[in-house]
Amino acid sequence: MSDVRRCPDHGYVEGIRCPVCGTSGQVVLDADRRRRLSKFGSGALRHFPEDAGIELDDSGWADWSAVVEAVTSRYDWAEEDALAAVVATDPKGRFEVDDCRIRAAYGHSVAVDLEPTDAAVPDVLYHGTAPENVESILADGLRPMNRQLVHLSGSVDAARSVGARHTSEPVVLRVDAAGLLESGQRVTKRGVDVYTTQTVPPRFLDRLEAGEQPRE
Ligand code: HQG
Repeated sequence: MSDVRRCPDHGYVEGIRCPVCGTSGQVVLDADRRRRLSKFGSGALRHFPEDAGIELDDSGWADWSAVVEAVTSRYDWAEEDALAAVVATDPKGRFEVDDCRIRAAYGHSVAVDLEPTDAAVPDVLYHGTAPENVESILADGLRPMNRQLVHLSGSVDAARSVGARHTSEPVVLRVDAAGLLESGQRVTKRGVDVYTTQTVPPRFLDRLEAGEQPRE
């Protein structure tokens, strides 16, 4: 994650210059604080709203002002601006903002029910995991484990990065998303490149071998 700056004409931008006009702008948040704020914000909205002093409705929404309060009381260097910068520039679309509300787009362990979106779902999706999980996943299917839903990726590279959070040698599984949908299961796009579903039974899974190119 890089610094976030404010371009006077184009708002919050990542990196050293505005990609639209080239202005260097003013730094709103450095990379380290950005990472910390993002982790705390998504943690609060996904896993520990109560500890953070915020309340989620059934669809996962919290009052923007309550989250600002939670963030600014935790970090004395943070202001509303900093949270807005994190949300506006999140590379994975982790946050959704609507009016005066904010929610996590995916990743919840607390019980929430996000309405489906009509974004298209590719026929093939991917899931990155640690080698030691593969046998059990291929036998029992993908399960949500500590979260409410299973999370899938739109590309092999994205799946590999997800798996790399758990292991240095991630394994990528190919998911027959078309088959999953045909079987009547809901698959929903969330954020930039994440797809959520209840479970993935083994018949819709196979292992992508190292060096194998994904099928079109
Ligand atoms: C594994 C992050 C054994 C599963 C990421 C995974 C993602 C099984 C782990 C999002 C299993 C759960 C979610 C089975 C599933 N037997 N292991 N039957 N079924 N597993 O962290 O998908 O950056 O809860 O393979 O990038 O890794 O935070 O899920 O390894 O998008 O925005 O159980 O969270 O997003 O791990 O990650 P996790 P995940 P952010």
